Amino acid sequence: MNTAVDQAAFFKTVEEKSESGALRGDYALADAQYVVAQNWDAYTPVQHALWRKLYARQAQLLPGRACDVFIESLNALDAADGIPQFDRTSDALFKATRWRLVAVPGLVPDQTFFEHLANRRFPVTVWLREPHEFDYIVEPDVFHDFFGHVPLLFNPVFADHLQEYGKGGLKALTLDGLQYLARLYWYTVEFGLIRSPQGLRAYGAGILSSGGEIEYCLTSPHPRRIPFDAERVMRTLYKIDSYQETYFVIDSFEQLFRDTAPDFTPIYQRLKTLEALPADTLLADEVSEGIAYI
Ligand code: HBI
Ligand code: FE
Repeated sequence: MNTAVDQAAFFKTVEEKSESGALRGDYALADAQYVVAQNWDAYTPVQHALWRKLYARQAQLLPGRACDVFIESLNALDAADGIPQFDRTSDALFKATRWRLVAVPGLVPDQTFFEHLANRRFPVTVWLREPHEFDYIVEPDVFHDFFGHVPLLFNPVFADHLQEYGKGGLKALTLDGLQYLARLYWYTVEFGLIRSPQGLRAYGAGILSSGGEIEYCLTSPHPRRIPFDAERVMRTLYKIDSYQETYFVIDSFEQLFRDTAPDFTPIYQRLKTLEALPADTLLADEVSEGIAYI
């Protein structure tokens, strides 16, 4: 994924890529749902040390930048000392919101991904990046998936939203609406911002697992920061290999749940007749939020 292609197009070819070996992970032992064993004993001391280094660097960036729910949930995970054992986290997660983690070799086909989410199973990649990929990695690894995505699964409203998103994804596949839902996921679950009494905060996993974007998304004067609107988000292209040009801001996870609950079929039909908007668009009636002072 070195060119700014539409991520959904990349995922469409996951089957071919996984068979051809173009993807990082080992798909040979994956079952029909692309699930593998985590093989936690196979991680080396060097890998656990790299996890600790990634975790320490990222955790000290969170105060004043990540939303409180993320920080509180992450701390409760007690995952600083080494690559976590997914089954242990699943036991705690299931008690909290009835979600479980499933170990996967990496990116899985859209249909599979949505089926997991629709059944409150979050796919977590088993392999860890190499030391030279400390600051940037092309495909999601265990640090992105676990550190970035797992904490918010402990929030009941966000957990319910993600299951509805999975159900919506399965429906979107039958309506040729995948590209619109991929944008929705990208601009919320991966790169979303949320308002807080102390100012804008990040809740997107792509931001929260990134050493640089967590600062940029809140304080750079360059990107646009505009209020979340589902149709606007689903119409907006995104970049997969650079910081975002636009961030969408929600007031609460309740708003995200509420605004994405309607049947999107009419929106898909309307969007099919409209040009997609470039990632750096600011429409005439839109005002970008000021930057967040930390
Ligand atoms: N697979 N493991 C994994 N993780 C993802 O985030 C993911 C995926 N497959 C498809 C996919 N995301 C996209 O289709 C969504 O972003 C819409
Ligand atoms: Fe992700």
